[in-house]
Amino acid sequence: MSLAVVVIGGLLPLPARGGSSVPSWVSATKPVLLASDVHLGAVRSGRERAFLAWLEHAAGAASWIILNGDLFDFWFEYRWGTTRGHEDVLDVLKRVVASGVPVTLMGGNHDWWGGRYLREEIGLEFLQDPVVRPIAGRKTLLAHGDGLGKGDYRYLVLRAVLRGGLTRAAFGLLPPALGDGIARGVSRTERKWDEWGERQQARVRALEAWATERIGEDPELGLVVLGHTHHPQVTEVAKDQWYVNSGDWVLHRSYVTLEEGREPRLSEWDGPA
Ligand SMILES: [Mn+2]
Repeated sequence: MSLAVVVIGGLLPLPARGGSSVPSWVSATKPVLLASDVHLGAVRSGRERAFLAWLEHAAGAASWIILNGDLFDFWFEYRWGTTRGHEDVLDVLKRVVASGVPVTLMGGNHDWWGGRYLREEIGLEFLQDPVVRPIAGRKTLLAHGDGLGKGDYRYLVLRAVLRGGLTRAAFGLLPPALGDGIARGVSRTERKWDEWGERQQARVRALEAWATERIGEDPELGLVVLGHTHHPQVTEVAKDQWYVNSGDWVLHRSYVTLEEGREPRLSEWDGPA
């Protein structure tokens, strides 16, 4: 590499490679907006429209949009195609990315099986594991939340099977309509979510305890962001060290605003649907 390239590479923002990773020049002037657990495909069309309206809003207001898992009630990339439907949201996401606002999608327990299509066709940064990153000036631990914290042991076994290469390859050979149908039978999101149910409350407590532990071990960690509980929450665990849960779009329309030098904020989308 010539000296000129090294110098320029060090001084100038380099474009993202492959159109899917978050560029290094993400603007610090606009906030980062974050939402999770939209469960598209399992919620009524009014909720879906509200979320799309929020996405359009976010595209204008944010420097970076993070969708922290379970955007889709089910997403799989089969050998012969992807999960069917979702054209509207995929169109909007593709347009948002093309307009220069990076979008990161963390795979949740419902949509962990994304891959080439989401990355290359839509242009998302698609993550499948928790990450530690600077977000809006804070060292941040970002994870969907499934499998974290105490008490989910049965799920951990199931998850290992569902995420195993063999299971994934076998499922991937199904015709998309059949695979989607099987997954829909297993998911049952709308019937399942009762914010004040016993299991739900246990999950809220387990993830808060997990986030509190992470913050306890690392004084530099300014923020732990999770989803999965469907319970919106902002807790200052220690001085300027925050646990934030973005809630959901099944029971709420909640999202998080992260801005340099300011406290993380939770809001409820009340814009057009
Ligand atoms: Mn989840």
